Amino acid sequence: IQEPQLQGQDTGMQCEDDRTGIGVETLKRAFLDNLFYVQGKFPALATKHDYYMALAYTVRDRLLQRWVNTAAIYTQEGSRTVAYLSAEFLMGPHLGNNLINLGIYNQVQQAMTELKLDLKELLAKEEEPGLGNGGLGRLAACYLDSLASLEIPTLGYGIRYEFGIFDQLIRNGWQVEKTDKWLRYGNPWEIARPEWAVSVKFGGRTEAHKNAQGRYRVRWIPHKVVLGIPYDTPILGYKVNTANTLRLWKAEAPESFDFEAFNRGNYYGAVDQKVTSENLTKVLYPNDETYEGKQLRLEQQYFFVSCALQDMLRIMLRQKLPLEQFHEKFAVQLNDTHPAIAVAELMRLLLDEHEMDWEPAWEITQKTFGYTNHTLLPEALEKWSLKLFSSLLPRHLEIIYEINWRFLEQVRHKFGTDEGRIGRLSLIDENDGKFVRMAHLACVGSHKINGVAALHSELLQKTTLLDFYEFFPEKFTNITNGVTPRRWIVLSNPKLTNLITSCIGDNWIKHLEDVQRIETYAEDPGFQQEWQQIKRENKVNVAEILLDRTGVKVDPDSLFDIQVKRIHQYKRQHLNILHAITLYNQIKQNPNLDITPRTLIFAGKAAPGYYIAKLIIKLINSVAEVVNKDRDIGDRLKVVFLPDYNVKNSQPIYPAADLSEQISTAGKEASGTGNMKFAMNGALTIGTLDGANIEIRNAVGAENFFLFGLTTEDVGALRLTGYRPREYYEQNPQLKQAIDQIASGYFSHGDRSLFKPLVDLLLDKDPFMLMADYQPYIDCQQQVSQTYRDRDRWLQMSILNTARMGKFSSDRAIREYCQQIWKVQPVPVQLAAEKTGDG
Ligand code: GLG
Repeated sequence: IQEPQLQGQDTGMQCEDDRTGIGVETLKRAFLDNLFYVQGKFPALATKHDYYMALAYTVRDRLLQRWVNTAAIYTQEGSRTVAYLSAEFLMGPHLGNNLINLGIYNQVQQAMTELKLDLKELLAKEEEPGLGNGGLGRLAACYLDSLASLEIPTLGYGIRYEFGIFDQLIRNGWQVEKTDKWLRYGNPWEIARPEWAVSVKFGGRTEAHKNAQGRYRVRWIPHKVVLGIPYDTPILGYKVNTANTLRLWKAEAPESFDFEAFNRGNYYGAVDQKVTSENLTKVLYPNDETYEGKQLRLEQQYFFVSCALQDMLRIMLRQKLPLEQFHEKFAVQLNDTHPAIAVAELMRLLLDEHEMDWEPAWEITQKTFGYTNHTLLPEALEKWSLKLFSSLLPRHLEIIYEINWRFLEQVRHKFGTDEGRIGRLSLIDENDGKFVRMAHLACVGSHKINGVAALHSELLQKTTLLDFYEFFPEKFTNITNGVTPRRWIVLSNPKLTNLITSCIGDNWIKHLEDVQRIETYAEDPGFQQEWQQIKRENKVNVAEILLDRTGVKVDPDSLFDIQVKRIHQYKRQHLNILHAITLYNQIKQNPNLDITPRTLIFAGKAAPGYYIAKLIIKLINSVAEVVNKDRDIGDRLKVVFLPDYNVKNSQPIYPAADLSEQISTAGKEASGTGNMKFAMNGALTIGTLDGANIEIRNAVGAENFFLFGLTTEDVGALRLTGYRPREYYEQNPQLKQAIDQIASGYFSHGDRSLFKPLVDLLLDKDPFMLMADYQPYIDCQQQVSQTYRDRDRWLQMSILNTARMGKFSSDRAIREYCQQIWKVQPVPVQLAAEKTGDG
């Protein structure tokens, strides 16, 4: 088999097909052709965006060849397929990633240069599909990359939000949200498939009826019907021919039937109904890890899940597979509880629409689903009021009652009548009003339940899902998260990629464990020198971005200390800012202080309704304003908040970090994935024993990790004995000074009321224990500063971090899902040309 990618050389302009060829001349010709025939422009009139589109179509043509072949092989072989159900896919820009995975980055760069265009500028033109909030959505995107790279047949199913996560502006230090009109200029990466549209029902009532065999079945008479239209995006693996599909659903009003009947003569009414239907997939809910009991959100969840399951049934019918084999054809993963209604929906489809009996339907359902839990935070646990649920999904509620009744019978059988336990396990929460507990539905309806890091899985079994663990321990497992080295090293950090590859070859890109081989260079002065040089160039790049976007000038030789992630109290950006204030005060008290110069960089969005998180952004910007303009401080300390953190903006950040801030209260961050992206790019971590930090520290070595703070056990014990945050404040003059400054208006032009809610929260309740962790954090940061002064030691630590991060590739995580949960094998794809051997 010929390698599908040819590195750098031209394969001859005569014999190459304009739609598939990858020689520089062919690429140039295809690009100009697309500019003319797709964008309808000649070069003199073309905008940068036209050029971006022409290039995107040129790349898409090369994907299509692989995509169509992949679909043909999967159909022909009836391959077992992973269906990854997720309300969020935070894909990031496609163009750069596709160039890497096709192996044509260099050729395309050369082709653009020869056409007097700058590939970097064209890449910057892509509007990223921000169809997710944070870690959970980005994880889904990394997993799709790994699934394709490992040649696993996969369908990603989700929602085609017309507006993704809002764009963040900073005005006067506050976050302002702007709608994300990502589809405004068209999306060259998707193909609509209206021929595979499905109908989704909502509301109404159910009734019994007799079927042809004279047996009673249930029929659902809905109040409204919405059409789901699939939009497909190819997901190409790295240097393989596999191109899987991300299938996102858009809601539309059905053209015919009840619509016309009910609205004849009422044109406006009819259009109104169209508008209501299309509202369904209009906008992504911008909450990360907080559940909001909104009807539209439940409608979104049910809509995409029903579309996905109906689509899978259609595929089975087309491949002439009996529905009894559903669980053999598909392994369906629930990315958190957002798609958990799938358990009841598959039951409904099998029972009501395909007239299966309960027992076989239930067996198939349980064998089909796996459930990944992503958080222990109680405010994130989804529960829907019975009132809302029954008005929207009356049939599903009946099915859930039946599942619950049968399940609780089994519980009684195993544990006897322990009403406390039964109440805790029930799918219905009756403590304070009545609710359907979606995590319980997901647990009962799945054959495997996993957490996303070792500590998180352990805590799930010991706390949140303890009763379920006691009932079916064999269902529980852990799969620690991972991230794709293609986007997060190769695309984001090309210089580091070249250095590593020049030493050990490029096998590490597919097998990240191999990067270990650079360990032998960790103390090599020449290698260290190059390592440092690359880090510096990456920092200069970020310094330019910061100057451009914020007007703040930073010193690339200072220690880049970075915290980028959603703004959340448990992630403790405000602990980081207390350190900034402490450093500021130390310099002010001793203007000649010889401290290690630092640049503190923050970025991240706050949920629009999360008041304290927004106040934390305002605090960061307020401290930045005072620190950055203070002449006594000079270049020794800078604080910058980079607006509009998203995948695109994050890519230059990880390669430029010296220090990665992973400082959540122990037990709160399920895994974290930014922690992995930083360490892979040679940043050292300052962190707590939380989430995947623990495993990262074990991998890189305790001596190469800056650990501080309370453990999960400490947090629990302290809470039990009565936590009094104010005592830490009163007994620690540095801490007291910092808090008093915030309270006194030192950072807010004398306004004492502005940060009062935050100060009161910290002194009275401090739910995330910043006060207890403050001094250990400051001491640890002092160690960081000391170590940074020992250049050779720091470089060695940095190299060892990258070298030992192999485990945190999403390829490893996906292999574990395939073996432990999905039981699915690779299906390699050959291009037709390769099979016949004729070119
Ligand atoms: C969650 C968790 C993160 C986790 C991510 C992916 O809070 O710790 O890394 O899922 O599993 N909502 C999230 O980002």
